[in-house]
Amino acid sequence: PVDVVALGESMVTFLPSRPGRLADVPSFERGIGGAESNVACVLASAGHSVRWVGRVGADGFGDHLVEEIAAYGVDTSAVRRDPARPTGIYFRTAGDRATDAHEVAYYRAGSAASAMAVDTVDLDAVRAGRVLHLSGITAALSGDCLALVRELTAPRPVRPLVSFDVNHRVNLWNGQDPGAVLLELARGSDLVFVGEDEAEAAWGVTGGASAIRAALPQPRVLVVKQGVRGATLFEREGEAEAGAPGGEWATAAAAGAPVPERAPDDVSAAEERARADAGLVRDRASGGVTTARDTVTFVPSLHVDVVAPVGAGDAFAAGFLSATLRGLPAKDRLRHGHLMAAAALTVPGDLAAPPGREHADRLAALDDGAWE
Ligand code: KDG
Repeated sequence: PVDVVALGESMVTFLPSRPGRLADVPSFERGIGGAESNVACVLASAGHSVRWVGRVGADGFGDHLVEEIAAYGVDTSAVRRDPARPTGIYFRTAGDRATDAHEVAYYRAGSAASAMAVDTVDLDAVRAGRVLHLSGITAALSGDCLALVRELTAPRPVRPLVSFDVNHRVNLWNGQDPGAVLLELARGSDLVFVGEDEAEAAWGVTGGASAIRAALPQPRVLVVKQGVRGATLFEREGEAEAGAPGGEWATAAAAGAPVPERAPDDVSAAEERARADAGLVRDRASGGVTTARDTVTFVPSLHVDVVAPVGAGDAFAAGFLSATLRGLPAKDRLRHGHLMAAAALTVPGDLAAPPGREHADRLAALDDGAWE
């Protein structure tokens, strides 16, 4: 099977030729975007076998997307072309560096991708990977798309590891409150990525990573992204074998996937703080930090000069998934996430040239100090 299948809408992106309001920018440069295909492209660049499943128009923008994504080495054979609906596009402004206040103008209502549905995508192709990566964006596109994501996150005796990036996009929900839907989908997934800011916006959860875990105890793996500070991984052990969603994961684990492992003294001050916040107890015997259910690991972000944050979350997810598929321990999975995110943060568009595997391995092997 392929390592990862990512399903979602990809769009042609128009990046501004200069800073300023959308009303004032005179010209734009074409790029490609779409959260899930971004994840697919970064993973393919890192050497994984990856399929992107989507739906685009039978138009030039659709041709461009499929060609570009395929050029990253992503399998696009399950992408459907829709003669009746256009490919989605969007424009963005460069935004203010300090506040990241930027304008985004989507032209995707009624797009080909919004016609993705349980009976218009090849479900066998979607479920053929070790990991299926989805995001909350798809749930916002149409009733059919929401039903599709519900179907893919529903419990099944055997299914791929379902990875879900909450990707809360306020202006896709037409004033509706997406909180309940995003929570339901996250709870049905095995591995969830969510930003602290997103958890507050979508669910009103404040109080940091541990409060988010308390609201979202179901996924076996939860990654809380804490912006420039870092990311915290909560990992529950030993339940996949019990037939919980993610039963497949037990097979992956047996095939060399992650086993949390840390030296007893390998604990950063920030991690200690997060732990104290959460009232967690350090389990000296295992060298991990455990609650009744979780091992908790924090890794600070890399500090880079940010050009544009777009695509960084996707790159983070791809780095984390790549390291997971390679069976790396908790800390290295977070480090690979930060490393890929750093690459995306330093370019204007969604996709950077990701660091090669050798470079990634070298950086991931550095001491914690290098990451502060
Ligand atoms: O994560 C980057 C995406 O947000 C961007 O490519 C556009 O998929 C997109 C969306 O729906 O916002």
